[in-house]
Amino acid sequence: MNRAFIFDLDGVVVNTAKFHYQAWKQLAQSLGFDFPEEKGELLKGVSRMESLEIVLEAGEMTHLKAVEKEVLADSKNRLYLDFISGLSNEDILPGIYEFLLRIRSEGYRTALGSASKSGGLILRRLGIENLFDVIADGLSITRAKPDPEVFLTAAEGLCVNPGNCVVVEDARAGVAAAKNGGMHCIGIGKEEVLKGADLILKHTGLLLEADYKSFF
Ligand code: B16
Ligand code: MG
Repeated sequence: MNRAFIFDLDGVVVNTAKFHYQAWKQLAQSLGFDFPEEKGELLKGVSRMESLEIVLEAGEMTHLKAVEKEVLADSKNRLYLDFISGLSNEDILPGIYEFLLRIRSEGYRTALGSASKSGGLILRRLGIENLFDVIADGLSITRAKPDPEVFLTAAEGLCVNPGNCVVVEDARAGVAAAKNGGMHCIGIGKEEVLKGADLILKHTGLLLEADYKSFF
């Protein structure tokens, strides 16, 4: 079947946002300032280097040199990798495993479309790598969402036209990326964040009841 679903990772398949936040907070503390929880929302769906800029802004430290920023991003990533080392299939968000099984049994192709450079690693930890035909993550792209590159890379790998792809996303930039790529989009979360999505569901468990066939 020439139809596909492309899944964002953080906030759709697994809640890694809390680990990203904890790692950034710890980095900020090591630099002598606090990174408050309400700002954690700004990091969702945003690339590692853009996240660093947001964190440094909170500490008025955006003037650092590029090499210094690379070092900081690396140390945040080490903290993050440590936090996610215990991930298991119990961390898969509600309904996602069942939804993947169902759509694949119906013949849809499936891909990951994530900004994270650890996307493939996380799917392996969750034990569901085999439920994705293609993995497009931060290692396969150069332009962050809202640029559609990650989703177009996934569609190309799947050999499915963008118009026959449905992206499942939880971040504003991700919804914009899907629409910029000419794809349908199911938003997971709050309406005010996900404006522009074709269908908005409050949580992933509702995917199983959604009328996704009407997209095709
Ligand atoms: P990494 P997604 C995004 O994942 C996260 O939401 C965002 O907070 C993170 O900065 C980004 O991945 C990059 O992650 O540092 O692991 O490369 O929502 O696009 O799956
Ligand atoms: Mg996300």
